[in-house]
Amino acid sequence: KYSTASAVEDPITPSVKVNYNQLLINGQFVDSVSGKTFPTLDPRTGEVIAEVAEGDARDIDIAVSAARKAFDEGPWPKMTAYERSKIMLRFADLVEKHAEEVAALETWDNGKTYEQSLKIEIPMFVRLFRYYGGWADKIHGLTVPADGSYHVQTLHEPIGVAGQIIPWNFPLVMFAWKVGPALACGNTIVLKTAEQTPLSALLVAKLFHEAGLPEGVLNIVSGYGPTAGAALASHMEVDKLAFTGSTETGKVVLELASKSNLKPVTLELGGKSPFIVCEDADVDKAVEMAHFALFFNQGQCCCAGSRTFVHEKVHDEFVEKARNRAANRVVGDPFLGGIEQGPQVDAEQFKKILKYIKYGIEGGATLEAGGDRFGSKGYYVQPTVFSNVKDDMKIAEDEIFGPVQTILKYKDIDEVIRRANASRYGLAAGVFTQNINTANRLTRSLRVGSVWINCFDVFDAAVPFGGYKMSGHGREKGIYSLSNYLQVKAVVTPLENPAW
Ligand code: TXE
Repeated sequence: KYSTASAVEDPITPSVKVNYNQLLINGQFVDSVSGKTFPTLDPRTGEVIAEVAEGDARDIDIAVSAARKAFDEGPWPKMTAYERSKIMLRFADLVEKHAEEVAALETWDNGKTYEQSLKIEIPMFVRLFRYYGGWADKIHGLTVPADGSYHVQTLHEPIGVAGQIIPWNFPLVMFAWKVGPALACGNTIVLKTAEQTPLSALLVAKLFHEAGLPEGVLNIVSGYGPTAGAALASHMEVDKLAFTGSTETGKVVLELASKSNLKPVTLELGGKSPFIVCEDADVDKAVEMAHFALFFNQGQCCCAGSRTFVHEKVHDEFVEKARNRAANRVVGDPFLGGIEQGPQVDAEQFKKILKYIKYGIEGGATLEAGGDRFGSKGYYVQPTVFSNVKDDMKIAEDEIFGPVQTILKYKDIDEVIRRANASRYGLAAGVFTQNINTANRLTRSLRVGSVWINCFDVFDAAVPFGGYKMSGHGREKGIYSLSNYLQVKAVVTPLENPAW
């Protein structure tokens, strides 16, 4: 159990160096106007990795002017779509070439395992840019058969300057989901990274310029939410806002956007996704999938399967196996091979998770595994499992965003549909059954943006992702994301000779 505690006490020194810690504006690395910096910390120890330039409203202003100029004067939106596509594909190749460096930086800043950064997230990132690089020269409008003698066409035009605010749980993947479609459509961008994880975006944005991206097209501002983030959301020259983060902050940015210039907003927010294990499920497989659905990425996933509903027939066997699986999860230094779980991203998240574990115990749930910090250094949390969880407990209602599995028992399908839907969130759901009718019934009844049947967290570039209810507005990835970054212009011309 937890056999790698010694590795936590004595962390490995990463081989990578931090080469870029300034803001990237108009193709140049620059200090912030205030000259201020903030520290980004190693979640394994809480020690400073690097000081990073701290952007605020003034830097956002400069970055937006650069993006505006690059949009209004080109060349990006005026370039042939084929040229844009080639730059995006060259960028994907470059990131692949530098995969080890990028992955190490991501792990150092975030705490996710190096294996995950290198083998899951870099390939996902590269695939996203190849997917949207492929779209760039396939975006076009329609000719419309209108009444009367008119020639009617639609032009699909880029929307302009996109403001993008991303979180810390998947710094690279969130970069790709936002930047890929926006650039494919010919927009220019100001992206604000999360203050916990500013490093990998600066490195890949540098590579993007090496791949031929013109200056001003992609500007990266590191900094805090209420200063840099709020300035971006309320900027009058930003034409579109895309945000991923908490539901609370989502409400704030939506208000800032509406009170300024009414820019359209896409939001990808929190979740409390049900993972439903049906009575006919293969229990061993269900335990493993439910474990993955919750514990992947230290439980820091917006779509984490964080309410594990288990049918009463298989419940006791499931609980015993889920407890053993969690107790055997390998926690340790994320740079080591064979590690399943690294530290949480920062002290704030670490404390929040321990607070929720306390709520679980005090609220009367049964603690089956874990329940405390792991080791004495950094932000590691023991893989934790609660059974006997009731719907109205805080641990069943709120997003914990950590390695805490909550198991709830149910009797029949109508009941589980009602309880699964009784949440303010509606991001995703997992369904584990061998019965096609049960799968179909659940799929159509659950008010969520993604349903994974006998699988979980399948994030293909072509498959849309987003939430119902307070999990957000709009969809990212796939063809659906393109419409977030396009304006449709209707052009009507009278026909001289109606017979034509
Ligand atoms: O989120 P915030 P935090 C959830 C998760 C987590 C909780 C808090 O439950 O425990 O949110 O995390 C920027 N104007 N998720 O505090 O504040 C901020 O700088 C403009 C779920 O990190 O939403 C960062 O870049 N921007 C989520 C981004 O918003 C502001 C992923 C996200 O931070 C701002 C992360 C403001 N006033 C957390 N305030 C998911 N959906 O995956 C902050 N920001």
